[in-house]
Amino acid sequence: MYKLFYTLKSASMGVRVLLEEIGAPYELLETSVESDKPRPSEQLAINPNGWVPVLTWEGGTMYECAAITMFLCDRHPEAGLAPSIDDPARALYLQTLVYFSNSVQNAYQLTYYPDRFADTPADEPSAQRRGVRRLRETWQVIDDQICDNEWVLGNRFSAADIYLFMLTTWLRKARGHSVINEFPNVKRIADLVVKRPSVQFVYQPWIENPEY
Ligand SMILES: N[C@@H](CCC(=O)N[C@@H](CS)C(=O)NCC(=O)O)C(=O)O
Repeated sequence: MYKLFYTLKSASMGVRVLLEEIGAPYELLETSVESDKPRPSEQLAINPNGWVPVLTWEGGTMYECAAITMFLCDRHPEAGLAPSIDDPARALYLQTLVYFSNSVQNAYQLTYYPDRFADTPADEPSAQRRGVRRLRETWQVIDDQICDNEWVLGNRFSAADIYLFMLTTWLRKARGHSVINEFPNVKRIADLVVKRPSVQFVYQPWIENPEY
């Protein structure tokens, strides 16, 4: 039985989609991503950063969304969500997940938490503006990478497509972000991923109101 520290709008939603796709039993442990709300001590004991997702199972615990994605896909190969270790597509799969995590997500962080990237409150608008530009740059890299492929890895669906979809749900006009139409290849994949029953189930609140 997996346990997932979970909150709406966060990267824990992508991990929940994976668990649904895998069909593994899991339990959600409610937490928060708000700066002024406390985190459960069990969560902080595993991830002192106070971020989600955090995953636990019999025999282990871990955090970092990309790492959890690789871990779950490798642990449940029968779900067919990732290329195996000797598959030529493995390199692009790993590259894309890590780029999502350290570049696209980092750009989002600049726009959602500019205080963490600015020395003084007066510098925060500058960090936020740079984050918006950085976000556009990193999405453009992904859009160009996809080119006219059907999925992130070419002609097969994978966990990288779920990760991509999750990241698109964080685009907010109110924060000055680009709109998804600027990245037509990304949008094409996101529009396919959202049709999956696992995504319809987990992302129902976002589907009803994308600015939720
Ligand atoms: N690199 C981490 C980042 C996770 C992250 O930023 N999670 C956000 C929600 S999407 C969070 O927990 N934010 C609350 C905070 O930063 O205090 C990962 O990919 O797991």
